[in-house]
Amino acid sequence: MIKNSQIYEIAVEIERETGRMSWAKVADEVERRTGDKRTPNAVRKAYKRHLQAVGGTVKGIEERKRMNLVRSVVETNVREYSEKSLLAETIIGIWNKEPEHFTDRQVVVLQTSKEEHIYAFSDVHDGYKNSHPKMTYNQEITEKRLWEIAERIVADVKLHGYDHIHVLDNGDPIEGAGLRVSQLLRITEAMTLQAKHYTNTMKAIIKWVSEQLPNVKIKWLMVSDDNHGQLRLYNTKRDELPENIVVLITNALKNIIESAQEFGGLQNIEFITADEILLTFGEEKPFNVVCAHSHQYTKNDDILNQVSQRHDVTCHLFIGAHWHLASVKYKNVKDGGQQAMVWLPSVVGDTDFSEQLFLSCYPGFAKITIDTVSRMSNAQFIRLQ
Ligand SMILES: [Mn+2]
Repeated sequence: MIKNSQIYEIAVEIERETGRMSWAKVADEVERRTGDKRTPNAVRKAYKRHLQAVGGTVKGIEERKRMNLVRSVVETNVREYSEKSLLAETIIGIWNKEPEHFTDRQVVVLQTSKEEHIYAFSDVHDGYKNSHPKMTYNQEITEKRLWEIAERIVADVKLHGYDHIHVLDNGDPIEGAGLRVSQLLRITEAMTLQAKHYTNTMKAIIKWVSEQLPNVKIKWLMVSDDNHGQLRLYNTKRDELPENIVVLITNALKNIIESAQEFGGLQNIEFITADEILLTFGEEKPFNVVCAHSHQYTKNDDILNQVSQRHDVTCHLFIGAHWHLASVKYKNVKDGGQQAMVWLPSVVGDTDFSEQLFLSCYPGFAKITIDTVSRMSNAQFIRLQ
């Protein structure tokens, strides 16, 4: 059994040699040298335990990181390198965990029933603050609106007696950085705390919905590529951090749900996450639904074609968000059905962004119903308080 002090030595050595420290690298090195397989989180804990045992403190580590940063100002290249690693460490340090997987696209083939229901919300922008008399928004309102969505879903499902539903969270869960690179660390910290708040709120909501609807099978879908969670302007590499902080939220929720399931809880929840999610209803004559935040697509009217090409299927229904403006648009008939685009309203409601673009819309979410027999879909928008 390897000692904490050995792990500490290895970590310090790596840091000295490479000018930075990644817990994943330390874990690899520990395994290579001693055959002892530890997770990055476990080596981080061992490192801190040793440091505490010898009288060092976590604050000491922060101090040292700051000193490293100051020292490296001398050399531009080194500085850039250590800022990046400090950024990664700030995020992972607050989160206590490195993300485990990245998925670009998730395809789910589902058994079809005559009618399918997707409750879809988007653009929560957790962390956005606005105290304008006409549009107030803060984290308290975020929670209130998310709970209102949950309550309305539960009431609607009970009213109609559905035995299975889909719930879609379609991007921009957090307000994110505003991407002002000049305040890199402060913003990174704020983003990470927003992500934590969102994860905790959503965890409680998923648990509550699961308990309220014990006999309903619930597919909880969350897209992980959006514009407000993007980290790629920071120039991070893919092995340091995901390109989007939302991946940390989806990772956390997936872990929470899966561990609850190991102990018999949340049995009716299936959590599905990817940058874009393709749902295919039925195998013989498939009805294809693509859920994407939409910032990645260019011209609205051409989206059905772009999406069909990217996913190599006919897209019958596209569920987008991003513009914070609710609408339904029908397109030409294909494969004996009707193509549709549903644009979700935002949960945040009016923002200065939407005001600037003359795209203001009340806060809300959508209930989307797919008639898989006549191959049509429609959406009802529900206004939130
Ligand atoms: Mn948005």
